[in-house]
Amino acid sequence: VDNPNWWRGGVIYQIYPRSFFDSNNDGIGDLPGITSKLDYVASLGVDAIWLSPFFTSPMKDFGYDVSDYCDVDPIFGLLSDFDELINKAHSLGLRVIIDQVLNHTSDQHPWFEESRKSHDNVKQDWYVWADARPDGTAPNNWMSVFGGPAWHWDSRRCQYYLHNFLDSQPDLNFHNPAVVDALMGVLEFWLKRGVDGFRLDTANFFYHDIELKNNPPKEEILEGGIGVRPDNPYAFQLHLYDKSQPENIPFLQRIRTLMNRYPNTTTVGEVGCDFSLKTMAEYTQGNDKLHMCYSFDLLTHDASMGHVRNTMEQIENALGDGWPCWTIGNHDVNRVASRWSHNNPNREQAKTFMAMLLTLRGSVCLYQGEELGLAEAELEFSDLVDPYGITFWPEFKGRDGCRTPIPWSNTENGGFSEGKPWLPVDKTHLPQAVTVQQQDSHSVMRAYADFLALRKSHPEFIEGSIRFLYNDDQSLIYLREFESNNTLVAINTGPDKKTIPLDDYMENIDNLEALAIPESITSGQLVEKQLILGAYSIALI
Ligand code: TEU
Ligand code: CA
Repeated sequence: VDNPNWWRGGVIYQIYPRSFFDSNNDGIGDLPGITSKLDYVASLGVDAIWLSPFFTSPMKDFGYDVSDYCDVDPIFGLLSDFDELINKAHSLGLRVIIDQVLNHTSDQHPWFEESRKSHDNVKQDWYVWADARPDGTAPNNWMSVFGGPAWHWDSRRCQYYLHNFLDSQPDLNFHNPAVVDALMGVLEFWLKRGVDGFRLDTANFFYHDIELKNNPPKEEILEGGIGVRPDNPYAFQLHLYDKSQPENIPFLQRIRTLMNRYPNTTTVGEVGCDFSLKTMAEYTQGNDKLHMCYSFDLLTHDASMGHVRNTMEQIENALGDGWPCWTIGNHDVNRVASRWSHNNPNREQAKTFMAMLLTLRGSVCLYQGEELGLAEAELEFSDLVDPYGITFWPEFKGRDGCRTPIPWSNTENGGFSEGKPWLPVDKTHLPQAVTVQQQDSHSVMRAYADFLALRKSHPEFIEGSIRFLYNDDQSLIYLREFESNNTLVAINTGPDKKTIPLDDYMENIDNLEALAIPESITSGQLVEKQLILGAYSIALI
């Protein structure tokens, strides 16, 4: 459908292909599996799907290590399966956004295999190569997100190469125009195949400082508050050299110019590990770079409504005409039902997180299984496959617990596969299977679908401004205002009943009336001028 602005306020459902549905019973989810379940996704009422990588890959980082950008990994199917997936999605009114991992390739990508051969091959400068310091140590103090130095010694070239993630994910050298041209060609390949947009992995990592200057000492970075606090002037005096470089801006502009040639397409950049709110604003302002970005600010363990309010007020201050996207769960962090409940998940609470997410200002990414209220899967060390988790166990258990297969039915392997799933299906997820929740008018899934429908009929949730009136640790009240459509949103994410005298926070409350809340969600009440929010309830007024 022709609507160039569909992404503004759009809701994107993230699919992690390995764990969605396995069509050929090899234990790994695949593209035909996804296609066969798109009716379900469409029934939720989302606008688009985002597919995590399905490209040819040695799977060291489960697809975020690409060895051929323009083909489908045989585990997931064929290019023709992708074409079928797009057709089916479009016929259901779902747009298709695909992940593009441009910052780095797999070390088994032919570009890297060529590059590491010698100092004078045609691709010698396609990656970030640097000599050791005189004492043999790495060129500078940059650190990998996955632990340890960001440099790996290559015994063939007798040089170090840069990897911001695994050492099997060498960073491409964006300072080389041939690299950038090649990547633009990749984007165009998929645009021509009919995709509606890209989720750009690690969008702030593309460029590094060409002189390889050291980052400020770690203590200073931590004190500056990476990822938060655009109001902290100290943070903004700090300059990082391994990411978020000024050269990134013209590259993002070039991407936008390409996207503009393909009507109704969009981009959502992932911005992490820096002062992300500032970067989000920078990358989306002016209508000439990315359409939207999401940060990790709501992917932290801080579930306090003060944190949510701070984050929103800071981005509103910084954003200008930019556009944010919010997410409370993805394939990199503990599932929100566990993360924000101190590991004590509860379905009524999960609904309140959802209601908040869907009424904040911005677009939204939902993560598969979030709509089922799934908890983080409890895994044994021997179950782990994520190298990030294997490295840091037991302090950090890695990302496998949020990547276990979707329970479709309350049967063996949750009906995900007849083979042995690549990660075990969590037994505690089975009673929350899709078919179970479809029968239950109070399920988390019903609440998601009901609320998504409600969001659609309220333009203020999409176009409106946002103004915060009240918060304590577990509850939050804000106004969304658009022309004559004004709605006050009150959310209690905690177990304690709250009675809030609305007239302390608002004028002209005499004629207020509460809107009906879908039956699947506990409703608060407006009694005289008091807002009464029982445990895990919401009110729209
Ligand atoms: O994530 C980038 C990123 O910043 C994450 O590494 C994040 O900090 C970490 O996972 C927190 O748990 C993207 C992808 O989402 C991730 O799956 C990839 O592993 C990574 O890029 C490398 O491509
Ligand atoms: Ca399969």
